Amino acid sequence: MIFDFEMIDSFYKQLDSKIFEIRKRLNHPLTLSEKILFSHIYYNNQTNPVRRGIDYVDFLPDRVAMQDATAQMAILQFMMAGKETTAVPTSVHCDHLILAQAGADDDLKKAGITNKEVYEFLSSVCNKYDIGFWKPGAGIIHQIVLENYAFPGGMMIGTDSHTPNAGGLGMIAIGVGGADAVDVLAGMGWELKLPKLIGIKLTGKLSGWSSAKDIILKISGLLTVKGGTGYIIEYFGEGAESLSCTGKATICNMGAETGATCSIFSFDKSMSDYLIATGRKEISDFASKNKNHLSADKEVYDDPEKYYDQFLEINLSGLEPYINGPFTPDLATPISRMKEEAAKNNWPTDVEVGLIGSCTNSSYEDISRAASVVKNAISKKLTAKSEFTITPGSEQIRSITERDGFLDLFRKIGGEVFANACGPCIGQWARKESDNNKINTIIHSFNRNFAKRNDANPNTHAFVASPEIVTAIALAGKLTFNPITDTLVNADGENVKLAEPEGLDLPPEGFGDIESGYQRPVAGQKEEKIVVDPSSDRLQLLSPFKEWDGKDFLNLPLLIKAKGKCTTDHISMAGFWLKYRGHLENISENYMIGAVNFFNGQTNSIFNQSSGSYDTVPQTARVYRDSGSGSVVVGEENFGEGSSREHAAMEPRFLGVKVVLVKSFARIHETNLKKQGILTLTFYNKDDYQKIREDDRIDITGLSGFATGKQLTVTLTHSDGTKEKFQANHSYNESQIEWFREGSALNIIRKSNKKNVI
Ligand code: MIC
Ligand code: SF4
Repeated sequence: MIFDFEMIDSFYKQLDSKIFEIRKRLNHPLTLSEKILFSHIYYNNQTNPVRRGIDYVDFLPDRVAMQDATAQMAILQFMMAGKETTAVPTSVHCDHLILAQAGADDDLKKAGITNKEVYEFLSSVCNKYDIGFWKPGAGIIHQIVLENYAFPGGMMIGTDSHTPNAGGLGMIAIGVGGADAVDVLAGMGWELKLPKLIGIKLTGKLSGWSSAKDIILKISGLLTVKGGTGYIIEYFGEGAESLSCTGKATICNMGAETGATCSIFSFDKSMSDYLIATGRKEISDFASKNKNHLSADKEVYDDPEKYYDQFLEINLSGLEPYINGPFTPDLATPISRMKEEAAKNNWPTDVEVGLIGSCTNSSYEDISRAASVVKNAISKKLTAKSEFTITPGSEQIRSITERDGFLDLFRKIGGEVFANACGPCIGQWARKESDNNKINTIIHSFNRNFAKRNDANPNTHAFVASPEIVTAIALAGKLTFNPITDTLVNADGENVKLAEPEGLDLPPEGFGDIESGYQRPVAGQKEEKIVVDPSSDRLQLLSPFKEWDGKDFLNLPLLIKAKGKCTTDHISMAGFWLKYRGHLENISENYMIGAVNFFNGQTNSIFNQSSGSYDTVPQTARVYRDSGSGSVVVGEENFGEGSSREHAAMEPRFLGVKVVLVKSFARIHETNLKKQGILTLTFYNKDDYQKIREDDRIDITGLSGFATGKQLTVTLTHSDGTKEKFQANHSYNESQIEWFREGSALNIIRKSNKKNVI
């Protein structure tokens, strides 16, 4: 069956006339992103013309997807909005809360028990609000979306930063926080600063050990973790057409690691083949009929520098496999240079575990290529030197890779198959290693590798590579092994070389039962009252945040001045803490516990101005909140990089943080903070970061005249009585200033509905 067929049918029926209007309006050759964005614009309040990178625009996405770790908070907020049903087709996916420990069957059973309350809550709200529910074990959100929901030319948002995965099927798919999702679920326009565009032309063709993953690993190195911020990356060229649909999805998925709003490919044969293989021939036919609307205009491709804000060209024919890391996904090393780089940086080169799969790289193509490496290794009497794990992206993929014998091949080298879930990618991994400080190396085919992410050990050096390279390195047990040039010694003591991987884009025997694990919303549940046990430690109903009192912020103590990289994993850790994602009070106990205090280089140890001693971040924040003052958080570049989790914004709000002042923000995190009513400021002069002292009191003035484009003033009062004053920028538009004034964006929706259902 095709989900939401009527919506998709009507979308394609209107596309021609919409594109006609857009041409009239913009009056220049169109990029693919412009065609899709402008065909989803919420015209009611749009001024003409709109400028990329400057104007905020309201959009009407076609659908919303949420995963269980973010859906809880999103739905708890939606319940406060007073709506009876969701305005667009929506799905919820149970993928983040399953601990990888003893293999798929046992782990799933255990998850069903430990997360029972949360799963039951999500399942019943899904019935009440007419939302499709994907049960635990069905698969990871992005893989399920690609297999079932994505369609070329569509637009969706998802409460997960890797939502752009659906760009592999030609969709503008953007990761957002839960409060943004609530806007769309409530039928309001969803606001985004009109992204700028990076055009990337792919020429040539991949061969040998190189794969789609290596394209995005290289691009992450070129753009860095902030280079894509505020941009959509649009791929084209004969190299793009030569990639499989799932390979394209890998590239779009990991575009999130450059900070990009999303990434996209134009509709081509690979997408059509994938749609047909996954039972969606009608959609392939609709898209084929609209093919010219599902790519950029010829003029754009002929003169890309004129139409894209930035332009890059990459030749796939000469592309080497890459290994990125440790600790950041943009530290890109071509495999031929790894020996040198590892020695230079003192990276531990014995690899303890190789992990393949995840939402990024568990397509049939990925698994079949990795399996071909194993098959070849077995035939050459090689065994794996590292532990090896496989996390399939969906039950669909698991069942066909089992059927076609690939999982058995992995088992022959000691591979362990985990549940179809996020597992080790998000710290849901009971690693068989007791020393949680041991300096060690792992390599995986996931997308991010921030410190402590996979196993909570700050000394785990996690590297990212393609599944086939991860497999080769797990066989060798050495990070410095290069299968293109190096040999391995087999059981007979001979030197043998691994053959190049081989695989298939699509399963020759076809996909299986496409809907396994899906729960269709049960009709007639609208009246059902959702009950949350007040004594639960997993779920807690929300109370609205207070509106701004109209006064400047005066005499606020500094809570923490974070040093260096401060991702959402540092702000609100995952792993163990995922279990509190539906309970704001409990999860707030992890606020900033991973961030490094500038003044003592330690984590979760900050100066408490009230007691004069060092304390934890959540405890100190609570003291400042309860004393009525609130506090200020200071940070450096790309603050809040990584996840879409709005807990990283709700926790500080709950703990009384009033201002977050940084050198620069990551897009999703900045919006999340604004939506929860926290004042987000950036240093006008980045060197002013140095002026902030541990025991400072901070004033933010000018708030009564808070207006778009107008700076606010920061005054520091140091403990020696001296003062320093400087200007701070903000990126609020008029409607966002209302979110601040009202205490949160949700308060505005609540008021407009004039009723509160909980
Ligand atoms: C991630 O990859 O970091 C996550 C876990 O999927 C997050 C979502 C979350 O924190 O729940 C993301 O990417 O948005
Ligand atoms: Fe899950 Fe990891 Fe993908 Fe995030 S990146 S959705 S944690 S598999």
